[in-house]
Amino acid sequence: NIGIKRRLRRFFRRNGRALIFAMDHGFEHGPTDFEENWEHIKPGIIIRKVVRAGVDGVMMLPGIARIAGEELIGKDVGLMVKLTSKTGLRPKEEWLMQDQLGFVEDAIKLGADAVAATVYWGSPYEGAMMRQFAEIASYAHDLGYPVVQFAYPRGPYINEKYGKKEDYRVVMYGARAAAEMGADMIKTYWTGSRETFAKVVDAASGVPVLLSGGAKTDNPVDFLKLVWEVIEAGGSGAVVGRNIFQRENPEPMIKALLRVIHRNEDPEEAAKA
Ligand code: FBP
Repeated sequence: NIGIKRRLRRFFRRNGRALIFAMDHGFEHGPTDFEENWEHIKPGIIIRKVVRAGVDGVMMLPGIARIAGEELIGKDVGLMVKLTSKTGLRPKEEWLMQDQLGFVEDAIKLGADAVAATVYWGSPYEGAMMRQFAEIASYAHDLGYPVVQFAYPRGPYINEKYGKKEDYRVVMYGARAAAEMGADMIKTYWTGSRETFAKVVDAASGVPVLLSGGAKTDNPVDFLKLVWEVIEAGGSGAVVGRNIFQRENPEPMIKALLRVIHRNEDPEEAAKA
């Protein structure tokens, strides 16, 4: 489907890599995530800053895409609208489920170039999220829109058998499952080493794999080093939230990430530039 291919390319540069800014945290973690830099609670302000700094795409939930969408008009930036989430207010037993909060048609009306949905592989609710992803993907694909899977392994059996959700055997399992379901782009965890992340990339069989940023590192270079390893492992880039919007001035971090992702620049050098 040519529509899927064309829209997917809006996120990637010619080298097949992308830096995508993630901002669904106000829902998924709550507004406290913005307290490190409260001005960024205003979607228009942070989106304007990240677009100016040169990110390749942004990922938001539908309501924020409606509020901040103006900032993307006339800009060469892909818009990914995520259609599932959960709040941190629900009972803890239910944290292993993400529910659908919006519809493909509405994302398209907001100007989305892709839609996204999470599957927590290994969750007791895995089946419900698979079904949800399948429905979103079937509909979006029919209309020529790519679907991104946040393929996050997490659940009791994973903890019991592998000890942690970042074990490469479960991360590559989730990436493979996402590819087998027909995802057009996969976002997942860092596995701790270049060698193991390369296996995740292989398991995804050509579907681009992007890093899910994670909590803000105290030292920016630590995060840049991690992203550099992802690129060296054959990863296609990173989807980054807190490491951007929790910084006082996000621009230097974005510029450095772009140098690492698109030019394979040494992280220490990129941080200085
Ligand atoms: P970060 O770069 O801030 O980790 O953002 C990526 C992301 O997947 C967000 O889209 C999401 O809100 C958050 O991480 C979820 O993190 P977790 O599931 O670990 O609480």
